[in-house]
Amino acid sequence: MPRKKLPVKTKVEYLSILDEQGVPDAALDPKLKGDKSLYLYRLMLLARRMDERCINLQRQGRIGTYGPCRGQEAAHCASGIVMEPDDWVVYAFREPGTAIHRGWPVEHAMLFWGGFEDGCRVPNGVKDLPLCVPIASQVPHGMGLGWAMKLRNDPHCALVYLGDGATSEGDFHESMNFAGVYKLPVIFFVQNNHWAISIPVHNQTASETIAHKCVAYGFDGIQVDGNDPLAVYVATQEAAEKARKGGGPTLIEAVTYRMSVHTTADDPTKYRSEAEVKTWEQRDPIHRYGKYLRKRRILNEALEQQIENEVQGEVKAAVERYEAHCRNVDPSTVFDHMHAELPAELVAQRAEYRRCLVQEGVLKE
Ligand SMILES: Cc1ncc(C[n+]2csc(CCOP(=O)(O)OP(=O)(O)O)c2C)c(N)n1
Ligand SMILES: [Mg+2]
Repeated sequence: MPRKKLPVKTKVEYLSILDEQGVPDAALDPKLKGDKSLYLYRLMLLARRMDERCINLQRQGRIGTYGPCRGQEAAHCASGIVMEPDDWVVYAFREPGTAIHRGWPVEHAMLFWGGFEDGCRVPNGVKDLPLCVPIASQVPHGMGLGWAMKLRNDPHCALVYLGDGATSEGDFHESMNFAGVYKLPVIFFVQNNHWAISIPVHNQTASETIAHKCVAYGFDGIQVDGNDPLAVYVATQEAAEKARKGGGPTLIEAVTYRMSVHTTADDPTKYRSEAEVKTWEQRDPIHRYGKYLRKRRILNEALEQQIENEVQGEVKAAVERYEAHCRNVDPSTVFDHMHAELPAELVAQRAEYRRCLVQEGVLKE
């Protein structure tokens, strides 16, 4: 009997709880308490308004290139709020809501995309790593945090965000492999937003789903409707509980959509149709969740307006703090942070630059 089917021990599921009209599957609805439900709604809206503001700031030349999260608010916020303070969060670069939830200032994204090191400064006491633009290079770091927790018998977990494109990188596969072998408390959270710049996900992988990639590494995976905050929350909660109890890693594929540009340096009309974008606009996670909350009588028109006003106020205050930072910063700090000891030619360049800044009145003598 040389040929037979090999039994493969793994579980790959699909989970969706809210339909596009905001109607939940009653048996699966986690029925989050009213204040937690509203907190999540508010966080998603804050991420959306902050995101819109950052696009405008870039168009006005007030920050550099910006990578938006529009459409991905449920995927990142509903997974982020599952993490406890002693868990670790490892970002890619489209998760501003999670970062705000974890204690980063609202303006951290402006600082980061504005080119300031301060955008990478993890607030004191927050167990996060900074944003990471080099694709998938954060994944081994997240796996390593999981390994450290395992070695120290620390009963927490690491949540690592990455994109669909990042699943083609060696860093992702090496981390999945290591996490599987050592049963590390890591959640690999893939935001499958259908695109890696101009590469559609069907050209990214021949795998039927990204969630299936867990099979070869010997642990569980789940595909969730990434525009459904309840499904994202439940899947992440289960993965976190399992990881904290020593049950090992989980791969979560959140199927979502990048409703905006890849970055402000991109023109998506060159490679995708308007009809596709319109289809996904119907699945807007914030609208869908809002409908659900109104049906549960947790949200009403007056409260929605109040939250909108509060969120807009927070974004305005964040922009003001960002602009104050821009006014107060010494531009010659651009030479800092790269070298422990600055090479002689850069010392000379910095001195020359500072002379120019003094001449132009930006710096005092
Ligand atoms: C190692 C590396 N290669 C290439 C790039 C250029 N790049 C920036 S974003 C991106 C696509 C990433 O796609 P995905 O992982 O799906 O994340 P998304 O941008 O969709 O959130 C690429 C190729 C990079 N930043 N890092
Ligand atoms: Mg992508």
